[in-house]
Amino acid sequence: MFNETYNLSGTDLDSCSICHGDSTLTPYGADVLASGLDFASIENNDSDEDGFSNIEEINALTSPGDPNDYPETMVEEETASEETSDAKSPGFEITFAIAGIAALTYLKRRR
Ligand SMILES: [Ca+2]
Ligand SMILES: [Ca+2]
Repeated sequence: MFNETYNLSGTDLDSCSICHGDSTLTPYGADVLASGLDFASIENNDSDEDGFSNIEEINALTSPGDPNDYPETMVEEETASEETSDAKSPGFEITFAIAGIAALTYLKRRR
């Protein structure tokens, strides 16, 4: 529901459902109201207490007002982006290879 209704193209939190469901106010909606509709001031809050801050959830397209909706695929996304950046900068892998060889050399010398 949140992914369908919230349009990330804008920075305004103009979706209704992230603040209130069918009729009840979500924890995030309550925080928004408590902040005087100052969205930026509660970006670092974790209104629904699922371990992710409101801004993290918005960036991940999950609902900051629903503890059952959180960025559980974040690790996979980070891995994917790292692979993309590796492809753009092969020097990164070479650095790791050199570090690995150095580590092996060090271990051999210890024996
Ligand atoms: Ca949260
Ligand atoms: Ca959430």
